[in-house]
Amino acid sequence: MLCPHCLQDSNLKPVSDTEQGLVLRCSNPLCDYPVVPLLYGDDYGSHPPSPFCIIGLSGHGKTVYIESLLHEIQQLGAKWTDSQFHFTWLDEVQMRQAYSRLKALRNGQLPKGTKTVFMRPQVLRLSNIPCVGGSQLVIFDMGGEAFLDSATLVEHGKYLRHTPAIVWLLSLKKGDPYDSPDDVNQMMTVYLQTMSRLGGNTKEQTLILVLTKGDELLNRSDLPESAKTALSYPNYSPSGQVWNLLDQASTDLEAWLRSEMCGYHNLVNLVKSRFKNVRYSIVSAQGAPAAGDGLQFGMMPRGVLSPLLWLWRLQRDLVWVELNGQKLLHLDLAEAVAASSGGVVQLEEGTYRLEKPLNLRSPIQILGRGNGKTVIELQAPSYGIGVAISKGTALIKGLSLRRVGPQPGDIIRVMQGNLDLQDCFVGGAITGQLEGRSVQGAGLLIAKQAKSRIVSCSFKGNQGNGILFMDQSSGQVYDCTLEGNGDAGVYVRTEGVVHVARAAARSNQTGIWIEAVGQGKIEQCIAEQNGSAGIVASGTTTSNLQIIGNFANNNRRDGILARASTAALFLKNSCSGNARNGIALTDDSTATAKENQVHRNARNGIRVSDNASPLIESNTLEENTESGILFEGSASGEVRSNSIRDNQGDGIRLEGTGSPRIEENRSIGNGGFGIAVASEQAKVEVDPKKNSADTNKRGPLMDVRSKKGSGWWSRPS
Ligand SMILES: Nc1nc2c(ncn2[C@@H]2O[C@H](COP(=O)(O)OP(=O)(O)OP(=O)(O)O)[C@@H](O)[C@H]2O)c(=O)[nH]1
Ligand SMILES: [Mg+2]
Ligand SMILES: [Zn+2]
Repeated sequence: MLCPHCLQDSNLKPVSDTEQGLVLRCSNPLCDYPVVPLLYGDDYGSHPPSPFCIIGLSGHGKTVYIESLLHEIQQLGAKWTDSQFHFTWLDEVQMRQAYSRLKALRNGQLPKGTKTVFMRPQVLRLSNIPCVGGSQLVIFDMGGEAFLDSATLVEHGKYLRHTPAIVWLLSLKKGDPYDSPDDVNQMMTVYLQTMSRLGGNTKEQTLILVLTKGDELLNRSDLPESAKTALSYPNYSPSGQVWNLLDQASTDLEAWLRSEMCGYHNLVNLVKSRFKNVRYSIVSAQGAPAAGDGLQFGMMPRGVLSPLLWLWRLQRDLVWVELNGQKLLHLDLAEAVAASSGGVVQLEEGTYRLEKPLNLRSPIQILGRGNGKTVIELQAPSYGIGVAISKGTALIKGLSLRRVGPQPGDIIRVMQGNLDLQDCFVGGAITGQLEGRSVQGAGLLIAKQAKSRIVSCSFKGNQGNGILFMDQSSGQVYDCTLEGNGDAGVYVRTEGVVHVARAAARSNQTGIWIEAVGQGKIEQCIAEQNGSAGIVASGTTTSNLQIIGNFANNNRRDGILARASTAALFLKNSCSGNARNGIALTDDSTATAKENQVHRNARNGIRVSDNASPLIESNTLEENTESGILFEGSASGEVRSNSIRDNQGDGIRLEGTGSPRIEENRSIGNGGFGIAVASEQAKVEVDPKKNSADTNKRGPLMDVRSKKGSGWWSRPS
């Protein structure tokens, strides 16, 4: 818990106090008022403290503002009836003092100037604020004189250092003490110096710069229209329409202060560079100028809740929903999404945490401020975000989606409808067992007949696949990065149509794995440094699967692997530096490998094994450590018009029992033979005249069967 008196995270323990009975005691030895009423800890989770210091030059309206705020809060129960708003003082003594001050104020009596001496904060406990819930306001009021020199401020301002928010009240009323931009610049300089002397960091503080005595500013013709509207706006409920106005007024007031007419450009630029965030608002605590020492009509506060609304908005994970041009606020994301089907949910910068899965059941747009800026942390087991839309599309854009906590689960599951995913980070999915069922741990899982279009996203560190297409799902994956996933970067096992272009699949178990697909195209991707193969075509994929123009380099096993009975087409790919073969064609594969560039792999350029029977045509196989093309097992097929050169072993080597057709190849400059039949069981028939095999180190041809006298193989080299 945060001690409301010293603003330190402290373990507030209930103890028995001789005078006050049961209280909470702060464990910080430097705490000035270590005793906190028990009530403070009640429902602490739903009543988080919002500490703020009210600062400002002497006479700028701090004390009157606090009083008017208390006055306003007293009225809220009658205004916010739907939510059943209520409030209480944390401390009885403070309450009595406050009531007597308020009574005086209502009778028109103004408070005296605040002494520089630091006072105990006032803690006000608010419950059932519409959309916001509970909040304990911890309000520090300091005398304005302290802001004139940093020595005084250091003495009293240790609280400044720890406060997450500053509400700076600034009066622009001519004739007030300290009414020039110079005074204000000086004060800010003192504040910044004090903070650095105290070892504080203003970059962690929110600044709400509030123009006071708004009633006096109304007659200035240059005061922005939005500021005037804000002063007369009747409903400051966080569940209402006031937010657009607050935004507008903040922007306009900033511009106004910066204008030549106003002359506060230095202040505006200074605070912008020094604080975490700055917002502007305008208030009138009294509602009208005072007459002499008193108020003619009592208090008529205007806009005094605006600083509080900004505090809540900047300190909480609030969610904005923009629907039909209106901006509405919600306390949590799930509630916002449920309330905004068909609309746009606009998230702020910051981290949102979802304990339950977020289910999208109708078209919606969820927009973050950018990958890395808006983060959603997902905790729910099984899946974090579920999309099942009977008609239409959900768009998720500009977000980081991360799983946190120990529960196994995917990040996103799309079961029905379309998901459009743009500029997102998706990571941290966890593989495991839940109630006897295994959880994939995929970043994005698309199943049944769902569709997904995934553009410029990165899928990193998922324990399962980065992207998984299954059942009859379809989709496009464009310009995505898939990195460090425990299974494949992209795994496809669907009857649908899948197009993957310009993906970079790095350091996954496998780069891209196509187990089944109705129609598939993988093009211009980079698959590198994966733990096993770069790109795999498997299952019963047909020539409807085309793998074109990809780079499969430096993988720990094969660059490209065709397995099971795939008949995929591999065209114009480049495979180099792989720890095994550039291209491996295995099992019963009848794949076609055409016009590929296969260089410097640690084993063979192309290895054909088992029962594979591929077409290998017009490939360039160079400088591989073993053979250019190796046949093993009963593999056969056709090897035509390849350029095979400078491999350390043979150009083409036949070890198995298969009988591939080998025609019109150019096998030159290899370390072994141009063509070598290395197995006595080989049934291969090669007409050497149909290939050229000059300038190989050991000779053009070798046939171990030649001693059995099979004709033209036995020519000397
Ligand atoms: N017209 C107008 N005058 C205001 C308003 N709020 C405060 N004032 C006047 O400003 C003067 C100073 O207000 P205080 O609240 O005592 O100022 P302070 O910032 O607490 O000053 P110190 O305690 O000396 O630091 C009083 O005379 C108020 O009548 C307002 O909303 N409108
Ligand atoms: Mg005061
Ligand atoms: Zn304390």
